[in-house]
Amino acid sequence: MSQDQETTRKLSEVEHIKAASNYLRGNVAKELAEPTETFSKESVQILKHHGMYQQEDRDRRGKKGPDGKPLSKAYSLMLRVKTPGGQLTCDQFLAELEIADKWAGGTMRITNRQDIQFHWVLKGNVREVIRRINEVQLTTFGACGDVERNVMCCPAPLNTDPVQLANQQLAVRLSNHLLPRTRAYHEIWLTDLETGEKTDCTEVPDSGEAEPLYGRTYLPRKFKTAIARLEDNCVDVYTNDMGFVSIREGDRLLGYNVLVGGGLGVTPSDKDTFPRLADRLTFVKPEEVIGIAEAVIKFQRDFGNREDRKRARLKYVVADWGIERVREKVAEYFGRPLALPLEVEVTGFDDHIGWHEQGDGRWFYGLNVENGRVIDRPDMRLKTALWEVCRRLRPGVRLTPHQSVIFTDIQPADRATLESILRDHGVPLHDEISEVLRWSMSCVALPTCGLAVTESERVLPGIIDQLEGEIAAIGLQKEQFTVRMTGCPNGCGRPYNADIGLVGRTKNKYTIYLGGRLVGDRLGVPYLELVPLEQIVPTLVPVLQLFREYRADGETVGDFCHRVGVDWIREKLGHSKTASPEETAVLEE
Ligand code: SRM
Ligand code: SF4
Repeated sequence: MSQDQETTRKLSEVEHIKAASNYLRGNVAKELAEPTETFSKESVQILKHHGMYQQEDRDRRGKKGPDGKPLSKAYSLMLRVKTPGGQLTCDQFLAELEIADKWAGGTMRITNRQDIQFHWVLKGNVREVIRRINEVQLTTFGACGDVERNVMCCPAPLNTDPVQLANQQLAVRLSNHLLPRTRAYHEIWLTDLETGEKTDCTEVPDSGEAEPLYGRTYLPRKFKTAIARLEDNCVDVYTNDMGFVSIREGDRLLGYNVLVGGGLGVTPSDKDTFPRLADRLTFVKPEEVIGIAEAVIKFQRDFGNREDRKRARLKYVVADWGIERVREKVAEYFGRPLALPLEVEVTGFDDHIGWHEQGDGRWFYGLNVENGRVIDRPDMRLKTALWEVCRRLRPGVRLTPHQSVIFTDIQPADRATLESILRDHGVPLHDEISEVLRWSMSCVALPTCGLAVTESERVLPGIIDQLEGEIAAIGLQKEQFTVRMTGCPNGCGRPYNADIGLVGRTKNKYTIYLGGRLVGDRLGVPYLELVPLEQIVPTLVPVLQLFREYRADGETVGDFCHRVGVDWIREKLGHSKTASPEETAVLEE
């Protein structure tokens, strides 16, 4: 697009902020030095690219203190640490636990894109936290913002599988290659640490060299990439802007099917927004991956919507243009015609929980972390247990796309020690948790997420507790199906392709989606709208009873709901399909 065309378009406010930021510097350094609790609204947008969000404690909203005055907002920052493929050393993980204790309210969270998030970091401490993160060779740079986010990859240490090892190396290579090139992050947060020099945020000339891939205004929106194996889609590859599915012949990596156009966020007030699963674009050889990734990103950079952020993800270009036209255009950036993708789709999903031989005589242990929350509670001292495992056994650490943790390289003789450390801290082992808990996932929501309209992380454990009893009573305790919950329709907990999705819609009320499935290649559909929190379990139990009664051989919950359809389920259970006028008004908000 020419400069003239660019300027005649009515760009969104964020585009102007990025353009004026001198490659992501803006006023951040100046505001950081000021004795205030917060950053300006422009800096807040720039800071996202540096991996942080300004937040307030939402539990304080509308509350008054003993003096009768409204409570202050209690601002803090959320910092996201990027870990490509979820791969960490023991010392890096220990450093994260230490940060959680010192600066982040004693807790941290494993995200469903294999990152670590700290909440509650005060502005005055943020520089020190970033320094500590970088000291152990990790970064928050590019973990958020309009750039490539963390590149996901199946974390299982299958050390004798060359395809898996190639994929894991690719995650790191892609992530490094797609990092923004601006020195802003180093200047603002790290310069004097590295060189003893003072922060210097001088104007950078617009030569095109400062950001060869992204340019001055970066991408129109966040951009997400994942690498899956055909036999294991634990990364939920179809929900990403760009996906790579490795295809093998025995132990030999033939190449990758490249997918484009996945994404889940919905803005209910905009009927033109929707969750979407990615389409197959092309097949590339291993050595062509970086080239095709760049081509797809440049395509989105130039054709993604920069006027309306609600419709700015790549998925809308793919939906509006159709995959054939996208293929032709991406080929121009790639420099030659694109081969057609292979006619194959993923077939499995493994969460890697429990003990597994890793192929070199050692073992790995996948530990389910409920909703990724790492914290010590009186009955379960999970944070201390993780600390103790690292300190005593020095394992490698991997974060999973299901918000959990894997300890790698465990000697057979140390397996019992690991289990006893977990037991001693009240942490249930893999075979002591229910299937429904194991496959559940929630987004963060209240009290930190500024976009939450309902609870999620804080209420899903209660729902799972109730469901466990009900499911056992129906005799379905061995079934594997996903229950995923979010506090708003943005879909962070990936509810739209789950067997059962619970999506917060308005205070205390949720839309229930049915018909996705574990392998992640199908979207569910809305079953009932505006179900009050306390009615979720009583609403789901009859559906599960129908499943038990009418399921076909080998059918999963999601497959069953998809086959019979939500209309049939509603009719059987006497639910009305149409929303009342009041409900319609809420749903269109
Ligand atoms: Fe997300 C925004 C948390 C995975 C779609 N997401 C947010 C913010 C930053 C809220 C905000 O913008 O102010 C949330 C921070 C809450 C907090 O207090 O920590 C947030 N998203 C999360 C995490 C932590 C959920 C989790 O519990 O694991 C995940 C962090 C992943 C990471 O490490 O990078 C997270 N978010 C996702 C996913 C799932 C995925 O990527 O696999 C999605 C759906 C896929 C997609 O991108 O479409 C997702 N998050 C969104 C959206 C909707 C985007 C859209 O295209 O409409 C928003 C809102 C936005 O961008 O405006 C959002
Ligand atoms: Fe926040 Fe909504 Fe994402 Fe949950 S789904 S973390 S409530 S933006």
